[in-house]
Amino acid sequence: MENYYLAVDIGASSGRHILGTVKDGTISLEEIYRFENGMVKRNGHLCWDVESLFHEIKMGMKQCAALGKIPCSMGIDTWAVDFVLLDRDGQRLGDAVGYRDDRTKGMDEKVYEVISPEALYERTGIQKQIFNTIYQLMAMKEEQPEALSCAESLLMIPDYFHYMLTGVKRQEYTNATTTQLVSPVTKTWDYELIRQLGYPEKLFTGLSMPGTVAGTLTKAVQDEVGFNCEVVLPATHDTGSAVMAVPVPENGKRKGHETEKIHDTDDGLLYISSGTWSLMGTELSEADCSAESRKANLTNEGGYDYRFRYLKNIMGLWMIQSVKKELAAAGEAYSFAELCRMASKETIKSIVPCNDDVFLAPESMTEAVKAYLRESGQEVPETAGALAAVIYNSLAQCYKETVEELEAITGRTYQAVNIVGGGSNAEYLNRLTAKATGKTVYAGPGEATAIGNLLAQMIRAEEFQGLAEARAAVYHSFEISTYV
Ligand code: ADP
Ligand code: LRH
Repeated sequence: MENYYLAVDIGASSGRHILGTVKDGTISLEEIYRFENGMVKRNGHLCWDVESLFHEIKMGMKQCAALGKIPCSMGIDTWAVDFVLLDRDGQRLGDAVGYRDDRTKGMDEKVYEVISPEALYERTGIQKQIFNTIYQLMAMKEEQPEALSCAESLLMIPDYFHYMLTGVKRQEYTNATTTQLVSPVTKTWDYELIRQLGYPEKLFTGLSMPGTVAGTLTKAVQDEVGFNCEVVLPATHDTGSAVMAVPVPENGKRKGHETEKIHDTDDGLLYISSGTWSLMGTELSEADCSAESRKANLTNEGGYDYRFRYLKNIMGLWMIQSVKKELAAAGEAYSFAELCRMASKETIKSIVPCNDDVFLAPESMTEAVKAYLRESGQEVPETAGALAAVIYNSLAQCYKETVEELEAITGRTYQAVNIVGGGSNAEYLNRLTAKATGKTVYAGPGEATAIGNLLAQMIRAEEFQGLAEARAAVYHSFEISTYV
């Protein structure tokens, strides 16, 4: 009998429970539960509904019991940068404000009164994004200093859910790096920076690596879900998990190309983790905190085995998700696959710069795209298909520019782009990406994030001897489409 491992992967748009098993080195998945996610307005802020998410987490766990498939371990990953504060009784203080809320407006300037953007990048290697935890904490310091000073602990969202499951508070390394308060050299909190910024030092404790056993389920959770298991930390940052599951064939040799060594071993890996965000980059063994890297706005996120994900955050499919919702509200409901198909029939050439702040949290994405095109003298889409085409073409253009920056900075030439995550199902976008970058696109697996979450648990349980073996198993266990 194989062991079951449970990944709870919660993205900004949806969450799912996936059971994984390994047999003769091949990984199999079973999706047992799925739920919607999104930010909601609470007390004037865009927030995550963490109570309802925790309810969904337990509902999916109950499904394991109902199926008689009890996992030996489980782990949770979510989006990055967001956190909750807890009081001395372990109770949450306030809402879990989300990264699209505008409380961080102007907080970059407040942080730069303490440390220049240049010095901050040199110390942390993290790309400036106005929603990074460092700016969110500054917003709290400015607006709710009492909440910050009352807080006994700070837990990132997946750390919080792990705490709710086990009663054990741990701060996991990969997600902690997205706070912009961790040193890529010491690979722990940068206490000097934290002190300079005036954030309470006690909120930042030792960091735990993926593969660490956080604990077992509390009695109350066991009684509710009907089983007990170990909670093993995955790379709790979803992008960290997704990149673990980029399929890399052993020796870089792909099926059907056994004689030619395609340059896509770990070293020459180029990936896009495609979901609400498109995270495009490569892996480095040491962070690049140079001025050139800062100017290109590339980031060095902490990864499994202390690898660095050297990547750029691109606004991603959030733009199409928003348009899809707006169309549905206006009585024009389409699936993502339909929007892709409709877009592929259009000839419109207009492009928007996806990473412009105007697309981060607009009242209406449709209007934001149209307004940009109008102001820049480009053709304005009149139909849903044309609007989708503008978004997909703009993303592909962004990917092209990012590859050029990555190749210039790393001095490498990448042979192929590996697209993983839900967005790898967007066939039209895959074709546009192959065309715009001039590289072969390998698309899949769509559930890379959950798979990466499982891999950390499986490696810890010695199903695989390390990440290279696990990535090779992903390569031969899942279907991958090729676009030339
Ligand atoms: P997240 O984890 O950030 O919530 P996912 O990795 O689940 O996101 O990816 C969801 C996105 O994948 C959707 O917003 C959609 O744009 C894209 N997607 C999923 N399935 C398809 C499909 N069949 N055709 C086109 N796009 C798809
Ligand atoms: C993707 C992601 C990304 C972060 C963003 C906040 O889900 O974790 O890596 O930058 O959400």
